[in-house]
Amino acid sequence: MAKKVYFAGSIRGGRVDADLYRRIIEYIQRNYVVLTEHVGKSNLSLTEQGRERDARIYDQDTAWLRESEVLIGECTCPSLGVGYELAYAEARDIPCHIFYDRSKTQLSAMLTGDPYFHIHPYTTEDEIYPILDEILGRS
Ligand code: 6IA
Repeated sequence: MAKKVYFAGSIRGGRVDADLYRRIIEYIQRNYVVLTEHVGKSNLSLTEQGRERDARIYDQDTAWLRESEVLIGECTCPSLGVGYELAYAEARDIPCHIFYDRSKTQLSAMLTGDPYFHIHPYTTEDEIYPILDEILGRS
């Protein structure tokens, strides 16, 4: 069975990198299953939907996280939700790989300071894909 990947990227934190998320998701989907394909969609509704609707999002996303074998996070655009997902995954021993563009942002010390996380700074997008091959090719 193909490896299940949880891709995490900013939604309400800002959609400036949405196209990048879509390209990363499409790349991973060539060989693996991405449980969170919607993170790369261009027409996401960003408005708050009320606690009940958001509770369904939370329940679904945390269920997918528990099911996933690895979390890949693109963290150039800071997102409270992605930070939460990283801590949730760490608490359940799910390997976490964090990518960020070092020319655009400095990652939170709460991520770079936590030795649990595998951190991959990059300066051009094409650096991301061989690293993904290496991470996901591991059994
Ligand atoms: O705080 P943020 O919104 O930036 O958090 C982004 C992260 O939380 C992503 O990695 C997602 O996995 C998760 N997340 C946040 N909002 C949603 C969401 N909203 N749907 C699914 N996952 C979400 C509704 C959009 C929907 C109508 C497709």
